[in-house]
Amino acid sequence: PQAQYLKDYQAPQFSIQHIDLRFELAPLKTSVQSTMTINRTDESNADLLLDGVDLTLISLMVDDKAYDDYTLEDEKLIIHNLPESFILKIENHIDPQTNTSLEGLYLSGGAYCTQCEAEGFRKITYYLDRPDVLASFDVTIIADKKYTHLLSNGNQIESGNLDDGRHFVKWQDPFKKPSYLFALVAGDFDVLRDHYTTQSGRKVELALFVDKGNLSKTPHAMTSLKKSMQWDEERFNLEYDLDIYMIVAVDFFNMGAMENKGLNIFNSKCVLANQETATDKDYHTIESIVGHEYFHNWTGNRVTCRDWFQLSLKEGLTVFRDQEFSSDLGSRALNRIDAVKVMRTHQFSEDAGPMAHPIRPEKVIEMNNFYTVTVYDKGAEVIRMMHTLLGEEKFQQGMALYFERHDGQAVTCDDFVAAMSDASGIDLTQFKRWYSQAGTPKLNVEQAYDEQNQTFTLSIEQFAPDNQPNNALLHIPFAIELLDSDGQSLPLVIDNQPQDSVLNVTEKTQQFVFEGIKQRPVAVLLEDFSAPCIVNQNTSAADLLHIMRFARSDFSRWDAQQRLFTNEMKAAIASGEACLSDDILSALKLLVDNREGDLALIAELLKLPSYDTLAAEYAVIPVDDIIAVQNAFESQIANFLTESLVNCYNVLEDDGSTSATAVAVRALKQLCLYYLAKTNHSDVNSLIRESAHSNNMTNALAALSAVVKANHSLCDTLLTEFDAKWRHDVLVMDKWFALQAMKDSATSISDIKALYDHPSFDFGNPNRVRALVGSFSHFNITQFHRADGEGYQLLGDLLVKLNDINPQNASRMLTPFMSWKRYDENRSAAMKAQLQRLADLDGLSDDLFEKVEKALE
Ligand code: BAL
Ligand code: ZN
Repeated sequence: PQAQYLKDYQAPQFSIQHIDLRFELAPLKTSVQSTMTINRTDESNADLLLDGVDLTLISLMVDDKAYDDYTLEDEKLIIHNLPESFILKIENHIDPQTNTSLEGLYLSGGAYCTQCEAEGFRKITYYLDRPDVLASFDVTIIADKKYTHLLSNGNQIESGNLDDGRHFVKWQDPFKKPSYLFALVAGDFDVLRDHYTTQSGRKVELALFVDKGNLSKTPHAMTSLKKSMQWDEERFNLEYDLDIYMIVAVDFFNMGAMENKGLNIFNSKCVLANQETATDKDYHTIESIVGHEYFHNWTGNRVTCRDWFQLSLKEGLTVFRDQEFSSDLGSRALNRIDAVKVMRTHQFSEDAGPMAHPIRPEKVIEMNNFYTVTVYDKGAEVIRMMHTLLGEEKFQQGMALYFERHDGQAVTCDDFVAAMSDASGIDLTQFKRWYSQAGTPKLNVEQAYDEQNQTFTLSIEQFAPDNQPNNALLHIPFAIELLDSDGQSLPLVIDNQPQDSVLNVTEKTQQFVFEGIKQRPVAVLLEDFSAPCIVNQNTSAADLLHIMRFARSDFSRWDAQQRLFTNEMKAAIASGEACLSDDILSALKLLVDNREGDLALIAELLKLPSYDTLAAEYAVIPVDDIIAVQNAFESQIANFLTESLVNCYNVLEDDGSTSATAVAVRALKQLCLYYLAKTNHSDVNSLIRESAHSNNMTNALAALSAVVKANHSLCDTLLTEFDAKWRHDVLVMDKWFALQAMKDSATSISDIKALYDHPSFDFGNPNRVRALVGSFSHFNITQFHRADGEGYQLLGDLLVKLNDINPQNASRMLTPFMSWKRYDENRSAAMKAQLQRLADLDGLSDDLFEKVEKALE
């Protein structure tokens, strides 16, 4: 496979102004006729190199005449000796039915649908399949009438019946767009229709298409869409631009959703929800993904990427926007906690491993491998840091300038930063290194209090990441708070001047001397995770407890709790003695008994750090020790707090609604149940049964996860009941597959293999595969990392199979093997053997090749 390099970027030598596409849909042989208006962009007499994969060329005409001066290669159609400007007509055939890669045009669950990002359009027809070629699209879809809805981007301009019994619809998209934003859907759907009136008074039609029978699961997504449209007007002054906005939900989809212009295609699990089938977390995810895709209309579609190395231009920015949307509508602290968990576990681990790449990568073999937590989530952190440095007002001025300069263009991350810098007058030259450097920077922070001079000094030193020793110094916005012994926030004064809480760390070592500090303060460092860094600090347990109680930032209170627990767990692993201190247990008891403030935050404050969080602390991960200490601490907490937990569970009233209050009540009750399942309290079984039989999926699933995690005697009974109740609903069954996969049992491996034959399981469906095997490899730590290597063998077998069915999904599922070097000798050898097995595979896909090769380097 050929790598592509950012440094080799060249502007296209041809532009395509317009493309007229005509599809005649048929499962095994769909005809695609394309008519393109093309111009040369330079004086050269270059050949036209069109991308095309898995296509059968039928005919080619230039200016209405048959043309044979071309060369057809495996993935390119090279047309020679073309004039200055011309009309190119191509007909080709494709086979949607056997397309299991879920890229290009494919038939899924009885409907045709497309996925073109990043490079899927070339599986539909020959084209300049790159994001900097922007054309207007007219699309005619012809199909059997059983496909009642024929959809594409833009506005419907014509429809009718054909003499042969088929029907057609013609769509026109007035906005020029790159091919990756093209979409086509044909199927027989139920439709939820609504409308939205924009701030300027335009009425926009809204339509949500779902499989027949699913209408009752659509209102939440529709409400989320209307909230997104309103929020983008209010916070970013951005209004929707077409007359219609459509969302289609399909069962077979590699990603969560896709922002095709005017016609979003969603994985059904990111759309469908009602209280019986979806958890509160699902509701939250749906709202945020509906928002994310909607926000792309400006950040991605109106202004798009020049090349795929710039993916974070649209993804980092749009994740930042969806995070802000969720935070403005819900709890800012909880959203921040969720985002930081993703960073500290998945992103830091990617950044420290063989797939480490800057948010703007420089070398790519398979672009689908770069839809990563680095490009998305670290990308969003980089935008957030700019927001922190500029403040909301100047940031919005930067956004306005970005759109003023670049609406309708395909641009770079540099163009974005230039708009931010020009609009604000803030120099972002050093800051821009965040775009080109991989790895997680480390900060050492030393604290010194001088009683005599009443000064407090923070000395901050920045280090390049271990795996990127040559990284240059970064501009790091480092936010702090100083607390006095009463928990009051102290004013920050440096050189007699009031100082902002955000310190600009730009040098190797810097000292910040705060004046007028009358007693040793407690410092809250990297408040709100103001930069994606690792901070080495020696904060005492007493200070962490003080921060947990008093920090103004709820995020930082949680952060202190995580640090405290992490320290305790590490100490327990080092000493071999797992015993939580009475101070900590009492602090937890106070939280449960007093229940002051946001109950959902209290639930978070009661959870131990995850396995991944602990694993991140070690060069060689002590798998068994982490699990042992986690279990021991959870039992101690459960036993110490039993009465408080039962009381809390019984006192809290769940009104069953979707209000923020009800969601928070359920979050805390779930947490109580989780711990209680680990005790022998006499009421536990009835509480678990009651929750498991609830009509509210949040409660039902809470009970099931509690029994699975506790290996409780009710586990098998409840799982069997759940299967019987929900077998008709594949999305709910995904929850069941995930629970099965997380059961820590000696028979886990054979149980999972047996589930491959379950009527609801399907290797071709990414949701099913991720639910079962993804949950196993990520969350069933004990069984996945079995000493006999059977867990790794299971994943290896799956990857070999998926390599042929769906390479994109295979590549995602490979992730747990990427950190093979961080395990003990036996485990790492067994994981490496699976990677080697893949490397030796005939017909290894580019997707797997790139990651396997890097992992084995
Ligand atoms: N563009 C791919 C799906 C998403 O990030 O919205
Ligand atoms: Zn996106």
